[in-house]
Amino acid sequence: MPPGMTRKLETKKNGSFVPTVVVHNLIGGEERAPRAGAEIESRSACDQSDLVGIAPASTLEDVREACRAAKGAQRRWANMPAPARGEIIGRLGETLSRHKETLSRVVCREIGKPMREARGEVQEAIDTAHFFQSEGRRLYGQTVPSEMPNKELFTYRRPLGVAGLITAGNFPIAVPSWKIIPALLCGNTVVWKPSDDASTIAFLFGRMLEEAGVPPGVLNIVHGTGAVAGQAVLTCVDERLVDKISFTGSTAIGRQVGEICGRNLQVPSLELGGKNPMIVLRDADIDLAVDGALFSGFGTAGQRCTSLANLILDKPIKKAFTEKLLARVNGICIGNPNLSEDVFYGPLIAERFFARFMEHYDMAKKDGAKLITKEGRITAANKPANFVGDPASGYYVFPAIWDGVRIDMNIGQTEVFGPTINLIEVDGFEEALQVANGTPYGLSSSIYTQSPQTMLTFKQGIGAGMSSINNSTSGAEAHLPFGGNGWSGNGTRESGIWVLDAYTKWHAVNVDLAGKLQLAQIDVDFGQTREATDLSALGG
Ligand code: UN1
Repeated sequence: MPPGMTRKLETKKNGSFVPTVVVHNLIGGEERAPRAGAEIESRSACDQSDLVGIAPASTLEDVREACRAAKGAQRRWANMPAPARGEIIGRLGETLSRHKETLSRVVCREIGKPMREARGEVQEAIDTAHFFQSEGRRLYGQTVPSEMPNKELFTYRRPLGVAGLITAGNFPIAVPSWKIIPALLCGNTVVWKPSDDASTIAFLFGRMLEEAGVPPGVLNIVHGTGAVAGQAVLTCVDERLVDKISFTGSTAIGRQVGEICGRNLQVPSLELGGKNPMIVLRDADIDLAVDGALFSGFGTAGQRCTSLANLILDKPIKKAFTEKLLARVNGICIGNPNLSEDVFYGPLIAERFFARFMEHYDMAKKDGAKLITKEGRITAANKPANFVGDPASGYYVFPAIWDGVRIDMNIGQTEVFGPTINLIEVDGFEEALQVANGTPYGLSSSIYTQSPQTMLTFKQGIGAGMSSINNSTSGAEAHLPFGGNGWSGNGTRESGIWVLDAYTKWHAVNVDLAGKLQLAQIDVDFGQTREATDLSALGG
């Protein structure tokens, strides 16, 4: 079966045909099956009986081949003028716009994100393409004055070489676009290992890049698991086939990536976990803050790295706020977002996320926290009245709100990927800020207050890489620096002009037209000194 074609399998629903995409690797401009021939099924997170795609389970040999193709294509690509590379990125933006609705549908079907959010995600990739199209006409270096005559100094941004990109399944098109687009624009070639939870959307995104005119070998995609194909990309760092890693995923794997890159004297870009705080103070617009907490905590079923974890509530408003939030949470529509646009959140993306989510109940209970919502998996016998679809067809869970949490509890410190938040009571802003900074993470953060002075003190005191004032912890725009501190990353940033530093190295060049050897610091004429001023009359 040729790649990208659809085939009829067991995916028939109500008698209608649901296509399954045959996903192939992209290596050296060719769509290929893996050498070993093994396959990974990508089933819809919403409905396990729906086979969205069948993808190659790539091995080290496949990944090496992709890296060699990328190495082979790099020089030529780097020699293409940056504005011309930018035009290709611009065409990618147009291609994505043209297919926005279909791509959003596939995101919704494959990983279970509601259509509203899936459209937002595709838009984020379009925004990124539009931003970097014109960056191809900047990609500025500097002219620097020399300390000697007839000599000029310049700086240039140079590509790093082959960029190995490893991405997660929760943002299967937006986050890869944050990496692939600037990496290519800067003149690097790419080997991308997408999440095996989202092979189909990755394959289609690859097709869009090919359609936009990315030459053979410049973008290579190797599908497979993190344990085999992802590790293989890291092995290729040791084998000097990869010059840069950008990784989005867990803090635990991020540490491994950091070690491997470190011993090869490379600086990886690491976008890792979070335990994101939101503060609601007594002077806040409570309804606005409830809206923000609802989306931050439960939008995307809590599966964003920017999702809310610790909701820090000022004592005087805690009771009223909690009641309002609880009423809203109990009213949201959960279920299969392919069946209804009303669905607020869908399933957990994969079984392993579900297994880890289920472990958090015991942790929180041992800590002494109190669950004020329903617990665990949604089933046919125990489901919200407005649930959409069949709960048994995916990993659907109840939203969880834990009361009585203190920041030093395990549940206050440990990242849990899923729809769960902790309520932590504080007395006033100072304590709230201390609690907000009380985890080893530092990705996103938010505060609700009307006081400009408090806004300023919060901005200056918070340890996170990203902060919202009177808005949700999630929803960063595509042209602001995205990234975190502490266990949330290594200080590198994605997006906007800041990501250029991740995919380029500075090259310093001096051009000497003096016609004789001029030595810096040594042959420098700083002019004559005058005779020293006589200060003796002043008693000196
Ligand atoms: C992620 O969860 O890895 O700010 C990325 C946000 C989105 C991106 C999240 N724009 O929530």
